[in-house]
Amino acid sequence: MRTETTPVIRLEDYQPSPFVIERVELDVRLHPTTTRVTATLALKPNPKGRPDAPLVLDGDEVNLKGLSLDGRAIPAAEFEASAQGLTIAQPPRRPFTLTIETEIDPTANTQLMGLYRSSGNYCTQCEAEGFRRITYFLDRPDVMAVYTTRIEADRDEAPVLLGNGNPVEAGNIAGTNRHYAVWHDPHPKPAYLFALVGGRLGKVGKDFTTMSGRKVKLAVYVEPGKEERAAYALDALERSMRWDERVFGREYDLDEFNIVAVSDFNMGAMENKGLNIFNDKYVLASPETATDMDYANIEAIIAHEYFHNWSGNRVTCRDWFQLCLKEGLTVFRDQEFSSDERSRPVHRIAEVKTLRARQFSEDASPLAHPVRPTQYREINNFYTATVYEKGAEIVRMLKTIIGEADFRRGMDLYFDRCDGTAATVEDFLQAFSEVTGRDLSHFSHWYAQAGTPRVTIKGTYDEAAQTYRLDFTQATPATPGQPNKEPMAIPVALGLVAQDGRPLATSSDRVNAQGVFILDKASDSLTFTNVPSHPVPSVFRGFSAPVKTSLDLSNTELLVLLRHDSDAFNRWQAAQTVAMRLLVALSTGAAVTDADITGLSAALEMFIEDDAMRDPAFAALVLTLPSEADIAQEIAADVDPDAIHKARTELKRRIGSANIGQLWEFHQLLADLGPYSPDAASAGRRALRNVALDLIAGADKRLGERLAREQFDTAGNMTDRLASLSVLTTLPGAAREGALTQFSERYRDEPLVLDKWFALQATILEEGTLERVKGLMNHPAFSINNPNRVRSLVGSFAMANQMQFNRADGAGYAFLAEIVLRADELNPQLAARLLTAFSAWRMMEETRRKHAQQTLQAIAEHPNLSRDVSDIVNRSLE
Ligand code: 0A1
Ligand code: ZN
Repeated sequence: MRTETTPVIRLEDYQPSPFVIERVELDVRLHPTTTRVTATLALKPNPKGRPDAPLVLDGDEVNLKGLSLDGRAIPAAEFEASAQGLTIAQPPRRPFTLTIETEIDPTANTQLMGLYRSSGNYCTQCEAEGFRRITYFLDRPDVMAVYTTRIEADRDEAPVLLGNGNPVEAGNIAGTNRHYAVWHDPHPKPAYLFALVGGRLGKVGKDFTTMSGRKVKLAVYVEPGKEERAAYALDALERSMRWDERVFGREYDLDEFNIVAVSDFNMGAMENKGLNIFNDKYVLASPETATDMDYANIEAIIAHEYFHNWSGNRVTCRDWFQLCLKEGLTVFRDQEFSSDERSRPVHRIAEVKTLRARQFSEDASPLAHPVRPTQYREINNFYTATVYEKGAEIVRMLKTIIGEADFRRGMDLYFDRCDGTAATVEDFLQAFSEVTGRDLSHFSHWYAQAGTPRVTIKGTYDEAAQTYRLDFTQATPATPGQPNKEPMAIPVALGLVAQDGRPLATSSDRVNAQGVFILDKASDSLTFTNVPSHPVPSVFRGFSAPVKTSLDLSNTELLVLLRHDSDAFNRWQAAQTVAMRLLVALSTGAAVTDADITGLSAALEMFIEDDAMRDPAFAALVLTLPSEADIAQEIAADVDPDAIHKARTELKRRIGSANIGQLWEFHQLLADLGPYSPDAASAGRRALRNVALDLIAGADKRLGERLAREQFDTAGNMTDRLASLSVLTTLPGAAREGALTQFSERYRDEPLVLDKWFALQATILEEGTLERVKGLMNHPAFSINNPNRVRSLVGSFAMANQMQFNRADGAGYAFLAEIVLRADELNPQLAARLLTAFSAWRMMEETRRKHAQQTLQAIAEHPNLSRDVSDIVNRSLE
């Protein structure tokens, strides 16, 4: 819908629906351009709703073809229908049946919301408000109904017909080339969890027996011929189901669980009841086409969508303000799963890197909002890192504060009590309050207050008294609509390490048995007793809270932590902090001595010699410098991306040169010998090997190019091939261009692999990249209609190439604006997401800032913006 002023929806205005829908019968006759939908709705007044209210059904671009009440056509004077809604002013105040016939055009649906076509197949996407694009409905998550769906289609066009729930019946329609299938889902659900699929699809499947002995058929459907590439997803599904039984006691509840991969999808995947629909990027994997990172993402997203079956589907959200109730909790659950399946500390570091890159930056931008927002204009714009990732951190903090056993008891109570209902954040916290007897009202500020708190810590050692005192203060910056903040309840996991590296067995009555101190005032302090020598504090172990920290430790002290801390996260963090200090100083022209740099590179040298091979995945993370965007975020004002790029290149060169012999040895030693396996240990070895290659190339271009070219030619898997190509892209010249061409020829029929090729080129840190990206928009494999292609090429340029997107001449901004406006005509969600690349504009130096502001203003003034884009552009300018 495109309107000048879209209304603001507010949490405080929530009202129960005046009507409920108990049962839905859908008859969908699939046709490429004129699909007919007959919806039979069993409605009744809601005792909790307004008794005299009209019946207002939501609609979006649907064509009404028939309307009857209890079997009788409703006279035209008694209802009002438009493409946006259907109102019956005087509906019966008793149970009644409404039959609605609509016609829709799935081929014309480029928004990819509602019923649409992808590679000729029919599929649906109904979250958040897509069901209203199929039929008129009470399209809100607190209206939960039992659905029966009959799907009819051409046998040739759509031999496979899938719906929610269990299959009931299927057959041919005599005398025609059409067939049908009927699905029944016994679990009441909101419309956003509805799905159907019709198409030509191949499948892999297996049987699963649940913990109580129920048999379930699992299947993953993909483009015919790609079945082998679905094996890993199917395996991840089985492991997820087992894990949820073991760790959360949650069992699956239907006879079938189906996953369908489609190549046109706005997000990662969707948890429709019993019928998850996936972006094929998160299903398809083979050693030749997918990287270690792809395998890890597939595992995580398969798990995420499966876990929604309880956290989201069995217990759903009362309204869209409660989105974090399902998303934050489900991200927490998938992160725990990945940590159990892989390496917990390595996974934790990866989570925090993403959180800082995506959520901290959002929280510091004009788009900052609370984990539970209190208002929105377009809900699609709130599927954010804040709702998802910070939402998961809140659940994790809750677990840290109340402990593992009470956390599980609280989760059990929440699931059992709220099963079959549409719940709120209050219902969630109530379960934990009850099992612990704790008042969690202060803790709940985490849901309401936007912005990343900053915790400042000062340590004081008293040798005579053998005590060590830590003084804490906390402050949360102002964010849109929230000028003043209350102190938060922040769990600080901490310990002390002696300067020579020994852990100190210390005590403080403010620290609990798990080593956690709760900072819940603006300032507080705690004192450790029996501290024999001046210690180094290790705070926020495991990143126990999503905060920024200022700590008065010297580089030398931090490097003690890198070497000796028992907490792996803080070992990594210590090296990052030291590197960040140097990078900020180098970027801003502050004094950096040679000794400062050799201090870090010597510590890394020691780390490489003593530790790196013990845990290669961890070592790869320690040896990776903060990204250019991380550095910008740390500087936070008057940012000069060119200076940052120069600084990072220089520090990388210094670290590489100082360790080149050892890095070269890693590169040789860690070469894959046996067949490819995506397991975490093998992936870790490849990661270290490829980080080594990158550092070598940063220090010695000729050696780097030679090794990268060799690796490119001999690689036995996509991880190594892509990593070597990525290194080659940092080295301008014929070798790079030759390798890029070879790569695109080799994978000419593999769109998902070409996405990697688009992304690599879009992130080249050179002047010519914008022209290159513009040229690639005309590549035959590129299409502005396909979200994966657009995100790989344009999204990577805007979001992962800070230096070239933020060109001083504003050409990067102008390019993005042009694409956003083009995409907005087709797919507003995609356009709005691209536009969020501007969110850091205010922290740029003046020339860039002015260009960005002018570009945003021009977008804002453009006629006919979608609600999605107008919401983002207006908030960005506020
Ligand atoms: N609930 C899904 C995310 C999702 C949201 C909106 C969509 O519409 C295009 C699609 C998917 C999840 O958390 O995985
Ligand atoms: Zn989700």
